[in-house]
Order: sequence, then structure tokens, then C-alpha cells
Amino acid sequence: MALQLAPSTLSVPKKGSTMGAVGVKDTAAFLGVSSKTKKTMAVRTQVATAPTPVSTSPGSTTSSPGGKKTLRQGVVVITGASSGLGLAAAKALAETGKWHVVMACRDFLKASKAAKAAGMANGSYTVMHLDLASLDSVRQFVDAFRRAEMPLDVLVCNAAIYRPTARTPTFTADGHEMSVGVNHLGHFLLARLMMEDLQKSDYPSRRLVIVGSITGNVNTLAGNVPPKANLGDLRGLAGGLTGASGSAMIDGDESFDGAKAYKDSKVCNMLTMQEFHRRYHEDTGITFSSLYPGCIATTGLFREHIPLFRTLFPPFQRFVTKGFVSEAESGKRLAQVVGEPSLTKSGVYWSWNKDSASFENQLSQEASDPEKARKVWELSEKLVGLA
Ligand code: LMG
Ligand code: NDP
Ligand code: PMR
Repeated sequence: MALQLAPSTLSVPKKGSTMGAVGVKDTAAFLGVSSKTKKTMAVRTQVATAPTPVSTSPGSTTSSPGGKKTLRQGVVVITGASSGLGLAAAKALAETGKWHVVMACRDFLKASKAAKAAGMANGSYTVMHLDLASLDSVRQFVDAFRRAEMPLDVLVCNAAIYRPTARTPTFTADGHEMSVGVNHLGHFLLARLMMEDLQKSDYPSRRLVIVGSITGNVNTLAGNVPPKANLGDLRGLAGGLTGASGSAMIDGDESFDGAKAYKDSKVCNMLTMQEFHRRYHEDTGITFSSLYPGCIATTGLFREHIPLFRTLFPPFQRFVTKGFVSEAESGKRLAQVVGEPSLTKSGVYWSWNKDSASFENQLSQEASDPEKARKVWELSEKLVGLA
């Protein structure tokens, strides 16, 4: 029963509460495997599902009658949880009973229907509106989340768009090129604002996960399929990616290339994760991670590609590159990065080998360049109004 409630009557797990106690680096990074195995709902802002029972005891643990300490349910926010990787991870996490999933989505009804169709239990999730193509919407989401008085234990920046066939750029409400605007800038503002919430959380392992990809890494075969990611000297980003008065591409190129814009945005995602790590990990203990979940060739990411591509791409990845993973498998991988005790190391870009074992992967030179990361951070701060 997904209740649609006005914010004033919203009932969700409370901050600091107990929400139902429950109990390689290697040279083969080029192939992405380890050497061992070689329309927007603008007005309505939130819906609450029936909440998990809330107790008033503070702290991240509670004592059972036997005196055994059990961890409270964690709260994880996942952007773009209405399909693909985000939905699969939401389902995997909710099913454990250890997590309450906040699905932060631009299409409210689609997300609610997707959660139901995926069989997610009532009370295991909350759908809230977030359109990353509008910085106002990002700020409204943060306000709405805070009003709901949930703790924030893990934030997953997962949503993305890919416009491979677009010949001209489109723009966010704030006038930035859409792929970088949604995939990077919207998430940059969201993550920066929600650092405050993550820092308040008493959960033992607080994490910020930003989904990356192999295609942004030119130290891999996949990253060498044209057009290749390249942020250049960032002059386009410095100009605001407006297109009209300058370039819509980060490197300042005058011609728009949607596939490159996507790959560039993924480089920004991976650089941002590392810059967060450098700036905040030591002081806050928060874990910052990125990942390449595998090639999930069946998701909505390819919705704008030509039908022939959509038909051939899954078998090509399955039988030729063997990089294919199902949505369910990718969801389990992201769920590991959210909650597995073995994946607490910060600053890591995770990948999985052919046996589906996680390993610390190597990023390309550009995607691990600290100077570029600092510049992307500073330019992005200006574009989203933080500096
Ligand atoms: C663009 O096309 C699209 O135009 C754009 O819209 C967007 O989609 C973009 O990357 C996304 O791609 C790329 C296009 C051109 O590639 C193709 O799609 C051509 C397909 C050719 C099919 C031949 C494959 C044979 C397999 C048969 C299986 C049948 C199923 C087909 C399924 C199709 C789905 C793909 O790209 C080219 O120009 C082709 C060149 C490909 C280059 C591959 C990269 C070589 C890498 C070598 C790198 C060496 C670098 C060394 C670095 C060392 C570091 C240690
Ligand atoms: P999907 O298209 O299935 O999912 C993308 C999600 O992002 C959808 O929920 C979509 O919402 C949402 N979204 C798009 N635009 C906005 C916006 N303006 N505001 C809020 N949400 C938005 O793609 P995937 O599941 O494949 O992609 C998920 C992540 O995985 C991305 O970061 C992608 O880069 C990454 N990735 C994917 C790979 C793959 O092979 N598929 C490989 C490597 C990384 P809606 O449902 O309303 O469209
Ligand atoms: Mg790619 C090991 C080889 C490998 C892997 C893991 C991927 C992943 N791809 C590989 C190889 C190749 N691809 C080769 C050899 C080709 C040329 C035939 C090729 C082509 C190709 C295209 C046209 N691949 C693509 C496209 C896309 O449009 C996808 C893209 O670049 O989106 C930005 C894509 C992808 N290949 C991948 C992955 C994971 C993608 C999806 C991109 C992403 O989510 O980041």
C-alpha cells in the first residue's frame, strides 16, 4: 500500500531512531577484469510508503532482550531508482530488510509503479521527487528529505542520461548541457548539500557512492571506442556549457557530440568521488566510492539509440565482449558498494571480475588526475551556485 501523503502527514523512519532492528590493481584493467580470472512531476514532491515501525531510542544500535546489540535499519537514497541499475539495487537492498530505500526520481508515478512491479515490499521504500535537470529541484529534494526527518546513511548518485543520436545539445533548467548537467552537475550539488546530512548520521559506515563507467576510462578497450572521453582544459565547463554563447562540451569543442558528453560526464563523476575523498574522508570517516557495475546492455540508458543498436548491443556484449551483466546482477554489485562491510575502503573505483568478485580497479590517467579533479570541483561549485 503506497500511501500518497501531504508532507505534513508524512510518516517515515525518524532520525537517530531504531527502524525495525535487523538483526587489483593490475595490467588487465584495460579489459576491465582482474588478472586473477582474467516527464517530470514538477509540483508533487513526495510520496511516503507505509513506514517501518519506529522506536524512539537514539543511536545506531539497540539492545535486544538478550542484551545483543543489533544495527538499526539504514537509510539509503538512490537517484534514478525508477529503472535499470538503480531499481535493481533498490530492490536488492530493500529485500535484505536492513535498508529503507529512498527512491529519488524525476517521474514519480513511474518510480512507484516500478517498485511495485519489482515486488518491493510496502514500507521498505519511499519515493520522492528529484529532477536532476533542475538545481531548484535538487534543493527542494534536500528540503523535503530533511522535513521527512529520516537519517541519511548512504547516498547513491546513480541517475544518468545518454544522448548518442542527438545532433544538437539540449539544456537543463539552469542552461547547462543536459548530459553533464544531469549526470554530473545535479549530482554534484545534491552530494555537496547532503554531506551535512551524512555527517549527522550515527550509522557505523556512512557512504557516498557515485556511479562511474568503463567507457570514461581510456585505459580500457571500451574507453577507446570513439568518441573518447576527454575533458581537455575544461574551457567549456568554465563557460557554463551553455552552447549559445560558447561550447556545450566540457573541452570547449564547438561541435556537440552526445556520446562524448556522456563519457565526459562519467569522468567528472569519477573525479568528483576522488575529490570528495581527498577533502572529506579523513575528517568525517565517510567512505567515498565509485564503480563500473558491468555492461547492463538492457537498461533504459540506451532508449535514445537507434533500434538496430538496441537489438544488437545485448548479444554483442553477451557473446563478443562477455562484459554483459543482467540488471539483477548489477543491482547486487551496487548493493555491495552500499552496504558490504568488506567494501569500506574510501577513494576506490570498484569493478567485478568474471567470477563476480569485486576488486579495486585502476582509473585512466585523466579520470585519476588530482589537479583536474580540483578544477572540475571548483568550476562545478560556481555553476551550481555554491561559490
Ligand atoms: C559511436 O559509434 C556512435 O556514432 C555514437 O552515436 C555512440 O553510440 C558512440 O561510443 C558510443 O559510438 C562508434 C562506432 C564507430 O562503433 C560502432 O558501433 C561500429 C560497430 C562495428 C561493429 C564491428 C564489431 C564486430 C562485432 C560483431 C558483433 C555484432 C554485433 C554488433 C553490435 C554493435 C554494437 C556495438 O567506431 C569505430 O570507429 C570503430 C572502431 C572501434 C574501435 C575499437 C577500439 C580499439 C581500441 C584499441 C585501443 C588501443 C589503445 C591502447 C591504449 C593502451 C593503454 C594501456
Ligand atoms: P536507466 O536509463 O535504466 O536508468 C537511469 C535512471 O536515471 C532512470 O531512473 C531515469 O529516470 C533517471 N534519470 C534520468 N534523468 C534524470 C533526471 N533529470 N532526474 C532524475 N533522474 C533522472 O540506465 P542505467 O540503469 O543503465 O544507468 C544507471 C547508471 O549506471 C548511470 O549512472 C550509468 O551511467 C551507469 N552505467 C550504466 C551502464 C550500462 O551498461 N547500462 C554501464 C556503466 C555505468 P526515468 O526512469 O524517469 O527515465
Ligand atoms: Mg562498448 C571489453 C569490451 C567492451 C566493454 C566492456 C564495453 C562496454 N564495450 C566493449 C567493446 C566495444 N564496444 C567494442 C569493441 C565496440 C565496437 C564495436 C563497442 C561499441 C560500443 C558502442 C557503439 N560500445 C558502446 C557503444 C555505446 O553506445 C555504449 C556507450 O558508449 O555508451 C556511452 C557502449 C558501451 N560499451 C560498454 C558499455 C558499458 C557501454 C555503455 C556505456 C556506459 O554505460 O558507460
